[in-house]
Amino acid sequence: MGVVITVAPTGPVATKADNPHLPTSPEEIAEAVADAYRAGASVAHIHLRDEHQRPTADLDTARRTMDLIRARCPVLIQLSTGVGLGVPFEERERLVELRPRMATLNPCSMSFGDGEFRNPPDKVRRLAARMRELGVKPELEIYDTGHLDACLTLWKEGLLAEPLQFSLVLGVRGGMAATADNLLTMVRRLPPGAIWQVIAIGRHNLPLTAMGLALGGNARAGLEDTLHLRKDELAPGNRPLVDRAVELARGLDLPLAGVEETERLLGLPD
Ligand code: KMH
Ligand code: ZN
Repeated sequence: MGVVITVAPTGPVATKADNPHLPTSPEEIAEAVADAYRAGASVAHIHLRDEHQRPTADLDTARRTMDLIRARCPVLIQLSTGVGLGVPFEERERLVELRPRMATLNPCSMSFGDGEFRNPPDKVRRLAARMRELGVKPELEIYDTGHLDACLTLWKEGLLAEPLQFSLVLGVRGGMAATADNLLTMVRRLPPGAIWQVIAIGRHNLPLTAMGLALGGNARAGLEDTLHLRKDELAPGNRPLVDRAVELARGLDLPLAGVEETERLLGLPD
């Protein structure tokens, strides 16, 4: 069974002022994704920005970005429905109508850095149901222990198809801290058969991504999660971060999953 590498080229917060290599236009994002695909990524987690680099759920921007990516490579597109803290849930959830192969599902509201990430239970349930209807595979974003319980409730309600696919997010201010203990606790609590990856933010990215791979998880890499390649050294693009994740997997003698294997592993509907 191969390791799934997801590239997350652009997140909801940083701008080119933080790292000039951050891709923000649809063309730049598509180029970064194609480069990551060539390096071994089989999934691309996508946030969109407007012309002022602000997070947006604009459907035309999303469509254009997806088309540009598809024209370049067969990577599996996962749209973020997290989008950005200021964007209303009603705009965020519309992105799944574009029927990406996957999309994120953030199960709970929380503090997020200095902001507030709003995911009210009734709207989360509605989005989960719509994703199931459309055959869009949810990636369940777990920032704290209770978020796992919220997902298990959705599962029991029949709103999530198996296998469940989790991201264990460590190091967001407002969520669980990026510690080895927290990662182990979460991995032990996952239901049997769950697929998972680590999302480790900032300086914790490297050690916790390595630990996740060693424990049998998948890996995510890119400027969404860390702007740095090393302490005090900005990453000169997404590719070096993806290369680093690929090298970690190779160092652990883990083969990479290509697109078709990833489709099978995640049980993606056609
Ligand atoms: N930005 C990460 C901390 C999403 O986009 O829906 C979590 C994330 C969630 O990637
Ligand atoms: Zn994201």
